[in-house]
Parts: sequence; structure tokens; C-alpha cells
Amino acid sequence: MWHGNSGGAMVPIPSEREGVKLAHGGRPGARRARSATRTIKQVGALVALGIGALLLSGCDARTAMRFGWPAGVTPEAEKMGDLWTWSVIAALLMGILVWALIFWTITFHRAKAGKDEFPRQTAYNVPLELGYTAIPFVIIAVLFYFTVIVQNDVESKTSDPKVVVDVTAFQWNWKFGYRNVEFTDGARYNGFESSGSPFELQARNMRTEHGEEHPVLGPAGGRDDDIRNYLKFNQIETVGSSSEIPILVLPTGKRIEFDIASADVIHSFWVPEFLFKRDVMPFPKQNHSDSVFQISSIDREGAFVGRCAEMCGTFHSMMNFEVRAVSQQKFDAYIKYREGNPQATNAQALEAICEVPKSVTTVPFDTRRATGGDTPTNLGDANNTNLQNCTVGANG
Ligand SMILES: [Cu+2]
Repeated sequence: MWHGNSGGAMVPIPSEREGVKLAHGGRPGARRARSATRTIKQVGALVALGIGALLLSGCDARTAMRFGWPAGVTPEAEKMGDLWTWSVIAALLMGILVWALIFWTITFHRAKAGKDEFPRQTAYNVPLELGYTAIPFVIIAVLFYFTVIVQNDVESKTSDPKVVVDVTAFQWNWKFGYRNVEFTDGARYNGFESSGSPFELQARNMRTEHGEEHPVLGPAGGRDDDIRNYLKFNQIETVGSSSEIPILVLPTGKRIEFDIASADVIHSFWVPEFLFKRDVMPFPKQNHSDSVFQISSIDREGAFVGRCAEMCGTFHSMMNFEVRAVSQQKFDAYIKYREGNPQATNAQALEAICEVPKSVTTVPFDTRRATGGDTPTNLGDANNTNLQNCTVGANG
């Protein structure tokens, strides 16, 4: 046991010092070394126990090495995950070094019994001070270098994406259109439309309903559609409503380009499994935002929820969509079905390619509150959205 005297230095209580001398007959220095060895052994045992518990808990090595980073479904997400893993390892190594220095100091450089003098001072050691000023800069530079490498990779674009999707966000839903598709056999589909707008209707309804113009209530602050000429339209479009979650069907294993724009306020396109989100701006050019990004592929089939990640008004939290990643064959069949059946709904097109026609990751917000606020739980299996006993092309 130790206590401080009036001078601030630590000295052992005399009675204990006597007692130890009687029991062990050793010098205080040797006793300190023995207790230090014991502490190190105890810490070592604790660390071994912790690692053992982690390994035995069924947590596989890859998940453990992710250090909490979610598993994404794109190569970009995996690269960001690797950066995170190595950053944590670097931080842990630095942490272990600092902890070791702290424990080394408090174990082997304690105040010596009976000595009340100041320890040797090492201030103004120029090489040491230069060293610990320079080393953090080197660490920051290395982290910065690898961050830029990964960021450039995440933001990289090529001129030949296999699928180009136009995404239009509006209060409070999404419209997805297929501008260009390169089928698996190399044939191309072009669905660009020079005009058309579901938002035009929205604005007009608002005016007739109130019997007068309510420019403030209209989309984009009531500005006319010709001002919003940055909005893009396609022959094949999927528009979400308050009774249906829009499902964006995409192929696995192909480079996909997204061109995002908002018809009114700032939204944000976020698919958690892509580990990527970007603000969806009205007037992207004037707002100096890059409205185009690409993903090099979606690595597995399945349903992935998409959300608006920018507070955009009353029903912001209900502004969900679903990405449905399907095989390339199914995706080709989907586009061909919708091209050949322009009146068919997205749900019918999904059924035609043997996919569950409704979203399985989220539900539309029921404005009538008929469900009493309960969210249905048995939506379906997000990892398997195939319809049973169904053959693609049999009913298309
Ligand atoms: Cu939004």
C-alpha cells in the first residue's frame, strides 16, 4: 500500500515495509520486479482469455476482422471495409505501444522508497521531440494516402457502364428509369425520353384543388417544369406511391451507373448494402454536385432496402425503396417484358421473371393508419426472392 506525503512523493507505509521485510526478507526493488512480473502474467492471461472467447463464440475470423464494418454487396464496399480493417489494426498497434509504455513506466519507474528527490528530467531532448512530432505526421500521411486511393476507386467511373439508371427523388418517393441497358448478348436498349413528367401532374392537381395557384406548395418551390429541365425521363419507369414501394431491378455482376436528381428539395440516395450514399440535389449543375456515380457490380442476388438519407420533410422517414438484384438472364427478361408490355405494372414484370412482386425489405407508409402502426414482419426472405415453381418466360 502506498500513500502520498506532504511533498507529493509516494512512500510505503512504515508498518507494511516492516511486515514485508519479515515475511520475505527481500529488498523492495526485488519485490517490485516480482509483482510486476505477476501483473504482466495476469494481463497476458486476460488477453488470451479474451481472444479465446472471441474465437469460441462462433464469430468467424472475417467478421471479427471487419471490426464492426457491415458486409457490403459491391467490390467498392469491400475495399472500404479493407481500409477500415487496416486502419483499426494500425490504431490497435499504436494503442498497444502506448499502453505498453504507460504500464512499463508505472511498473518500473515508480517513486523509490525513501528517496524523496525528483527523478532525472528529460525535457528539451531535441531528437526525441522532433521524433514524436514527425511520426504522427507520417501516420496521418499514410492514412490519408490509402483513404484517397480507396475514395478514388469508389468514385471512379468508366465510359461503358452496362446499365444506366435515372433516379428522380421527390417528396416523398422515388422514380427509377432505365436509360441504357447492354444485354448479356451485347444487344443494346435505349429508353431515353426527351420529355414527360409525373411531377407536372402533381403541380397541376394542386392548383385545381385549391381553385387558384399555390406556387409555394408546388414542387421545386412552384417553379414551372421547363425550369426543371434537368429531370430525365425514360420509356421504362418505376414510380413509388404511398401504396407501393418502388422496386429497382438490377443485374448482378455488371457495372451500373446512377444519375440522380431531385424534383424538389434535397434528398439522399442510400442503399446501406452499397455502403454509399449521395445527396440528391435539385438543379445538380447549379448546385455544383456530381449527380453521377457508378458501382462496378452487385456481387449477389437478393433484396436490399434503399432509403432517403437527407431530412426532406414530413414523410422523409417513409421514403424507402428496394433494390432487387437478379441474375443477368432475369434482368434481360425483365427489360424485354417491360418493353413489350408498357401497360404492365412493375409487380407484373417481377412476376414474369419469377420474382416476388412486392418489396420484402420495407413496407409503404399507410397514411390511413389502418394497421395501427404495426409493421408487418413476415415480408419474405430478402436473400431468396425467387417465386416457387416458376419458369422465366412461361407467362411473359
Ligand atoms: Cu427524401
